[in-house]
Amino acid sequence: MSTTESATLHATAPAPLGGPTLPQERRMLTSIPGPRSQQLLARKAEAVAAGVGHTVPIQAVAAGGGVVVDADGNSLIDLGAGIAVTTVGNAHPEVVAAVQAQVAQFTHTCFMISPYESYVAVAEALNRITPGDHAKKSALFNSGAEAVENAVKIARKYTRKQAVVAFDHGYHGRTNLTMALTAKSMPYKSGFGPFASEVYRAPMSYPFRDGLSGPDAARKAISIMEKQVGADNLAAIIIEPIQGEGGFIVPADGFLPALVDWCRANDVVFIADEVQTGFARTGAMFASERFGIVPDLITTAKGIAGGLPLAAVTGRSEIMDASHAGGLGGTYGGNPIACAAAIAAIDAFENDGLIERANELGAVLIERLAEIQAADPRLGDIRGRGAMVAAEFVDPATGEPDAGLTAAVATACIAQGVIVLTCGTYGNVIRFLPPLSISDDLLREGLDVVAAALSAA
Ligand code: PLZ
Repeated sequence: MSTTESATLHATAPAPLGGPTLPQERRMLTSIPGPRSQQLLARKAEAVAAGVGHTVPIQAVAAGGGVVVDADGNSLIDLGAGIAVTTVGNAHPEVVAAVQAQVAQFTHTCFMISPYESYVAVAEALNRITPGDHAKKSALFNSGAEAVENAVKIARKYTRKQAVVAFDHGYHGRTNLTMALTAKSMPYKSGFGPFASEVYRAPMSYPFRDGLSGPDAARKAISIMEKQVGADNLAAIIIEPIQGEGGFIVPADGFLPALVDWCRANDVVFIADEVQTGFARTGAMFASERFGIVPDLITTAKGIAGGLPLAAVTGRSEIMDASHAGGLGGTYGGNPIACAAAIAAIDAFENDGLIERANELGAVLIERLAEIQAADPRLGDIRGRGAMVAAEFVDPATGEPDAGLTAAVATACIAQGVIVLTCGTYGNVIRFLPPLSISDDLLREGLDVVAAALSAA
């Protein structure tokens, strides 16, 4: 298609404004992808590197509440929130207003050159709302991977040790160090090595598959850390309190507290990667709270700024202050527009009842998935906290992961106008991460579509 043709198409179909006033309905005007979406996907195939994939074959033009609208006028129920990012809702009005005001004032000075207030205000807010009442400091970055990289830098500088332990099924990003921390080879690591050194892996507590109690699973992990790495060499362990990409794996009770205790006793920094679990998602401001742990450092991103790119490392002041001036930073880290958005989003998390809302949505999810499971043993496990819930699909005869079934169900849901995401080391998990602005009715309708897709598969 020529540029003129694409401009004409665009002109004849003005995009609706997004946000919560979009009609909250599933509406299918064409099959997916419709003709306009197909045109964009053809251009994507020509212009965008093949390594950058996509899950939902549409051209998104607006989103808000619990829907994503495409260029063909289809309105899809959003059960993914752009991978746990638009937790406050897409184009949240307060976020939009804050961004509009900031973008007209100044777009960038570089915080390392000319500091501005909103960066400091985000740091103050993070220091206040993250677990623990000890003195804390924060540093801001652009992406989850960058936050993880910096948390490891900070822990190494503080402990003067080098090794880092990550866990089976863990996901921490796509940069070189974070690829090394990430467990799964395809698609995240395969062919992209060599990877950063001094990264070791310990077993995760995975109750559905290992059958171990939390303390037993922790003993196993600690033994590997002691025997294969040695506390004297270990700067930090990094763990997602509930694993995201790895399959929404919720560790058994007692696993995380035992690891924290061992770290405290051995001068090892405990880093909670809350990039996916943070900001009300799990029915607490941070998932660490749900397990009664206080991390030394916590990495955040995704939900922090309502869709603007922002990330942070927050933690004990003495650890955060171990780096020399100039050792941490980056041109864009804590960009003023992203910070303005974060202040608005954090205000919504704290004052709009979103933690309660996550728990309400979680109850709807668990109740409906339990009904589906009662009628269909292929749904092997339902797990999660708050509005971070997953269904793991298996062969009922053997308990073996069923990735084929999972992919078929997810594809059918998308074709029916419900955005669902898969995850898991074995590719056999459908995860539900709705924006907290979705209505119960829309969530229920989405789950009905999932149920029908499963029966048909
Ligand atoms: N830590 C726990 O979940 C990002 C990435 C999906 P970035 N997860 C979604 C994909 O295919 O790239 C994530 C995460 C946890 C770190 C990250 C990395 O965050 O903002 O994507 O760099």
